[in-house]
Amino acid sequence: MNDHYLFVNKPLPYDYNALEPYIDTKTMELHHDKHLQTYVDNLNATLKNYPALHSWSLEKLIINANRLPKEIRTSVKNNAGGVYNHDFFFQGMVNSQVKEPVGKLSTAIDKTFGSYNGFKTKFKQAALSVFGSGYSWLVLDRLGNLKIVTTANQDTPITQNLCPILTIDVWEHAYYLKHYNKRVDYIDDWFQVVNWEKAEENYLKCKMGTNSKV
Ligand code: MN3
Repeated sequence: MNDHYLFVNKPLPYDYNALEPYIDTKTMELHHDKHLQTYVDNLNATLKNYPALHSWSLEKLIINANRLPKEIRTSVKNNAGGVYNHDFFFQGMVNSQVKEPVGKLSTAIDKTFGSYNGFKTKFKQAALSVFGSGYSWLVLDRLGNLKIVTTANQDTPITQNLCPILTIDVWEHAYYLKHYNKRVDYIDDWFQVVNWEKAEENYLKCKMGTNSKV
């Protein structure tokens, strides 16, 4: 992806059908090619007449949204957030035999939540608690503590100085075709395709404080 305007919708790092039977092909096609594409297009359209912002990274736009010209503030917040969150969500899944946390993140999860199962229970509760549209996240706070947080709509944890490690999109478009209204079944299936290697990579970057590209 360009790290600034013109933003592009980079291809998924796997085939559309790679996450079957847990996340279906049609959902992945629509989610990436239509939903995410719309956020990319709207973000570019919003920034088009603001050349001073064309060198700004996605993270910089999100974190400094309140300093932007008032007339584009909401649009940048929603659409840059939509691009950032979807990219993070898609990168965080994989077709792999690795079904549990690995490395230093695994140790930190055990220490914080008692066990992987303890983490799963809490993360699932959080993902179910999102009213309407949003995301549930595993993040690292400034003090180096793992936390589970939720965000509404296309809000992101990076505006709260939290470093993201893992996320699940719980907007209905993420699961409705296969799981209908049963978000709980979707969350269980999502746990089967979590990219724990990527989560470990994110965790190590967060620990070093180098995850921010601002
Ligand atoms: Mn989505």
